[in-house]
Amino acid sequence: MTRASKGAVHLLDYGAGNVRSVRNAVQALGFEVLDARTPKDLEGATRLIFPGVGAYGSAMDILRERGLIEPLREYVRSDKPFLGVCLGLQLLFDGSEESGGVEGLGLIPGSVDRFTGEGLIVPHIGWNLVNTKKSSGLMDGMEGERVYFVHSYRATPTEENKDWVLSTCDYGGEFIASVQKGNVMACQFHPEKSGATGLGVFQRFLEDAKPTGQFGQSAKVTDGLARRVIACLDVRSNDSGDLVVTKGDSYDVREKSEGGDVRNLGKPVELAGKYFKQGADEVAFLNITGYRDLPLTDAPMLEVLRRSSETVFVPLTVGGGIRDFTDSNGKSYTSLEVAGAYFASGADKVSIGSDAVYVAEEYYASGKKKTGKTSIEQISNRYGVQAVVISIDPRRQYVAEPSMTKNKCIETARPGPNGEKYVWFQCTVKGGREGRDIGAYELAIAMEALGAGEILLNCIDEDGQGNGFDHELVSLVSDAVGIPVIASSGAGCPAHFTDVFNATKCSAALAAGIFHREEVLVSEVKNHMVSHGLPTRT
Ligand code: 1PR
Repeated sequence: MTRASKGAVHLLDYGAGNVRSVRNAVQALGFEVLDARTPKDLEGATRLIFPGVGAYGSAMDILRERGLIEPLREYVRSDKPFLGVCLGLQLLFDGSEESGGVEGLGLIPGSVDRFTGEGLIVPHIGWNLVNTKKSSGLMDGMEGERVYFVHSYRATPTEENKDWVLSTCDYGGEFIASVQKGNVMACQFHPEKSGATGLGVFQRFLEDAKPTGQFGQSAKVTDGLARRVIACLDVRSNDSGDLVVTKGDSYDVREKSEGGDVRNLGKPVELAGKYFKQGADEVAFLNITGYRDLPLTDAPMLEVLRRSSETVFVPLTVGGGIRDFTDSNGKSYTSLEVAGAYFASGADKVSIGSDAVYVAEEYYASGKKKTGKTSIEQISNRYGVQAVVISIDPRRQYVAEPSMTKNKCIETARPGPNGEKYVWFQCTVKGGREGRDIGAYELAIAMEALGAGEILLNCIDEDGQGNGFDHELVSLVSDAVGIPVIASSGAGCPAHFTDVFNATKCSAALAAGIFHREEVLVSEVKNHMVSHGLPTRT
C-alpha cells in the first residue's frame, strides 16, 4: 500500500472490456487498486470489486477457464466486503437468458432475463432514477439522483430474492438496481460512469459507510430515464501534427481563409473534462481521419482516452478506423483488436462508421445472412451489444418519385432544389467523401439485426449549420429500430434539443460546435430541458 493511499481494494479483472474506469474511479478516491486475476489473489483479498463487463456467457467461460468460480463463490459466502458492478451483479444470480441460457454463480435466487415490452428501447442506456428499499451504507441519501445504466438484461425482484433487494429501477417494469446482504453488495448501474453520485457509491463501499436511516424512495416514476445530452469531439491531427478538436460545416473542417488550415478548437482531454464538469451525460471522440490512418499506431488517440478516463466519470465513446486492416509491414489486425485497444484505453463504447456501410451492403446482397465474422457481430459478441454504436453519415438525396431509388423515401416538408417532393438519406463512407447506394434507414435496420446497440445519426446537410436537428431523418430512423438513436448535427440553441426530443423517439441528442465555441453551455441545455418537463440528469 502506498503511503498516501487510504487503503487497498482488489479488482477482479478477467480481461474483458473497460475496467480502467473502475480503476480510475477508485484511485481518484485515494485508494490503491490491487489486481485479482488468480484464485490465489482472491484468497488474499479482503475487499473486492467485481466489474463484470461483456456478455454473460463469455464472462462465465473466462471465470471457469481461470479457475475462479469456486474461489469467487467462497469469497462471497465468507461475507467479506464485495461490490459487483453491472454484469458483476447479474453473475451472482442463478443464470441468464443471455448467450442462449447460461448458469451463473447461483448465490442469489432468480434469473436474469432480457427486457421486453411493446415499444421498449433496448438496451436500457442512460441515467435513470432508483427506488431505495432500505437504509444502507451504500445507497443512503441518493433519492432523486440519477445513475448510469447500460444493459439489455436484468434481474427482477421476487419473493425468493427479496431479502437481497436494496433498490429497484423502473424501465418497462421494475427490475433490481442494487442488492445487499451483509457485506456483499452489487449494483446494476455503473458507479464509475455516474459522475459524482457514482463516486459517492464507491466511496461509501470503500469506507465501510454505515446505514444512516436516511433513505427515501424517489417518486415512483415510470419515465425516469433522462434524455441524454452528449458532447462530441471530432479529433484529428492538424497540419503541424498536433491532435486537435476540430469542427466542420457539412464535414469541411478547414478554415475558409487562405491556406485553409484545419480548424483548431482546443485540446481533446481538456475539452472532455470541461464538458464532464458542465454536466454532459456522455462524451464522444470521433477520430475523423480514422478511415485512412491506422488506429492501432495512433498512439495519441489512445493516450487521449487513457487521460480522459482518469477524470471524466461518464461514458466515453470512441470512433474512427474500426475495421480490419494491414499495416505497411504486412501485419494484419482485426476490427476486434482495434476495438479491444480502444476499450483497454478507457472507451466504454466504440462507434463504427464506414465499415458498417460495407457490412450492411454485404448483408443485403447475401439475402440478410449473418456470418458472425463482421466487425459488428464480433465486437458485440465479445463486449456486449451496448458497446457497439453505429455512426451514420447521411446526406439528403431528393427524388421526384419514390420509384427512382431502391432506398426508403419519405415525403419531405423541405422539397429539393428542383421542387422534388421526396427524399432519401444516402449513407456515405470516408467522412462523407463517398456516397453509397444504401440509405440510413436500411443501414440502421441491418445494424440492429447484426447486434449493434445504438445508432449515432449524423446529418451532413445540417452539420455545423445551427438550424436544428433534421427531424425527418431522426424520425425515420428512430421509428424503424428498437435500439437507442442519438440525434446529431445542427444544434444551434437549447430549444433545438427539446424540439428533437419532443418531435421524435430519439434517446439522446449530440452537439459539437455550439459547445466548442461556448455559445451554449451543456448546463444551459439541461436547464432548458428541465423547464420543458423532460426527464433530465442535472
Ligand atoms: O468511418 O469508422 O472511420 O469513422 C469516422 C468517424 O468520423 C465517423 O463517425 C464520422 O461521423 C466522423 N467524421 C468523419 N469525417 C468527419 C468530418 O466532420 N469531416 N465527423 C466526421 C463527423 C459529425 C458529428 C458532429 C455533429 C455535430 N462529425 O459527429 O460532431 O455533426 O456537429 P454540430 O453540433 O456542430 O452540428 P470511420
